[in-house]
Amino acid sequence: MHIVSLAGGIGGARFLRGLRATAPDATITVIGNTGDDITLFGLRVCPDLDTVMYTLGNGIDEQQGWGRAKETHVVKEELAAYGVEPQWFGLGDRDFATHIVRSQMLEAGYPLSQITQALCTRWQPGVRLLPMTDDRCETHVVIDDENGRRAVHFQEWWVRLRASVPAQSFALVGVDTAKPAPGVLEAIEQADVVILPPSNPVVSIGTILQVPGIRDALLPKTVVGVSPIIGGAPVRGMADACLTAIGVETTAQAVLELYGAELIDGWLVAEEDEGVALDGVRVPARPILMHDADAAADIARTALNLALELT
Ligand code: GDP
Ligand code: FO1
Ligand code: CA
Ligand code: CA
Repeated sequence: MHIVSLAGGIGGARFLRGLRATAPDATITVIGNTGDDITLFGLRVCPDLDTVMYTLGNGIDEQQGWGRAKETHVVKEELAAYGVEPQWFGLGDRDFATHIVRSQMLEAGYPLSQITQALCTRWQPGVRLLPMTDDRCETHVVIDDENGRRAVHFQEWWVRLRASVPAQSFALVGVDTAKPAPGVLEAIEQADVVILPPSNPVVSIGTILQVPGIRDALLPKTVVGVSPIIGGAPVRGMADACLTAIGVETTAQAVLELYGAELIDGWLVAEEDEGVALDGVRVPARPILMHDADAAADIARTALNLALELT
């Protein structure tokens, strides 16, 4: 069986760990969000790809959900001692090594997809991890503050501002000319089912769906999604601030409508969201809180069984 999954960072990674556990014999191809990527201190950082890679490779800081376990921050302190900006992004020493390898390979001319594969040789995530695109394609956020209207990088809005300044809009810079990374469209074509983990519907899944060709390739497939919104709130993070910015309510119903019945065949919601409905979509209400790895596996099994039923 071949499963394709689109993934952001923490929500996607934890779900994928469950999917891998529940379908150990399946081939799982993960199409990762690279809209969060940023260049800092001359190094290319890919937070969502790394979160998936470290989580599935047992190298993640489990408490935080991103970054490396047993991390130290000597380099960050030394950079700060030089007064080098930005100081609001917490890169750890172990994590720095990943960005050094990636940046060195980019400089040598390798595409991000091949670099990601090389990094995964160490981490053995047990899935094929592909960036959505090899092209530079970054989410920027239009905000109004004391400096007037301006666009900041997604990470500046998310990490430095903690999404406290309302986003007027999101701009995925570079998306018009971005091409799906090698293997992405082929994997979708060959997929038996497609599963959307409970990732951010705007700046994770929404971003991947904007890469020309990806959404269209998904339409003929059986696609089952897990709602990232339970009882009118994100389970963690600030997805509500992202949804508000694009004029979508923070409900499981509104996120389903955002994706649309054209794309979605099945939509798993929490038991308290029973009653969510859209013509042509099966919407079972089940426990969808990933409080541990076993719970994530149960949720993934429910999603996968629904997808197989609908195929
Ligand atoms: P990020 O890139 O690190 O922000 O992670 P993702 O985009 O992959 O996932 C973030 C989304 O996951 C948030 O909108 C959360 O509401 C959702 N999420 C996190 N944990 C859970 C969970 O246990 N269950 C469900 N249903 N959603 C979750
Ligand atoms: N998130 C934070 O809230 N603060 C940080 O300092 C931070 C550093 C960081 C470093 C590497 C990495 O892979 C992820 C990091 N994250 C940090 C998480 C990440 O920026 C965001 O959660 C996602 O990009 C939003 O989806
Ligand atoms: Ca992300
Ligand atoms: Ca379909």
